[in-house]
Amino acid sequence: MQVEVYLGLGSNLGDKRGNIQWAVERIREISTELTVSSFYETAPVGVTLQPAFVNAVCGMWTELSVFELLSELRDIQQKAGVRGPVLNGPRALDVDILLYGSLVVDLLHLTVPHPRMAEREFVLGPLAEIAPGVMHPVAMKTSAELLADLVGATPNCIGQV
Ligand code: PH2
Ligand code: MG
Repeated sequence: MQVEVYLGLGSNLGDKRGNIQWAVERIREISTELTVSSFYETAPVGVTLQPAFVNAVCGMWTELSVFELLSELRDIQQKAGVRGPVLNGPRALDVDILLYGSLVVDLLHLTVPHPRMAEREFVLGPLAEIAPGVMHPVAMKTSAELLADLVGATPNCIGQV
């Protein structure tokens, strides 16, 4: 059975756009019907003293279980280069599972939907670009509605790149 999945991609080290494009090609190998958003240059959220990010979202259908998918994504991230020493600091590639169908799980190493996606313009902007009607199974709002809720928050998407 195929499940519709959305992944968030980010890079703020090295060839940022190239890193994301490379990850998209790897993700293409484990998915059918891959859709990729524009690439956005975004100001860092959380640890703000770090380089700007390039962020994108891709949507796909896959036969993989959520655990198989997580393990494939870890593999892809590992191959893209080592993370910096700071948690949530600079990294060549970060790939997060945002949505896995309407699955809701909260485990030690896997929380789906992504726990901070509803607050993050760098996630909701590209997500609403490719899937404005996709539903967040906890908030019970679409990505476009969640993005609209952020109006007035500090804008963090600098623009498409
Ligand atoms: N990822 C983080 C922390 N902060 N900020 C932006 N703009 N983009 C990211 O992908 C990002 C972040 C942790 O994963
Ligand atoms: Mg992340």
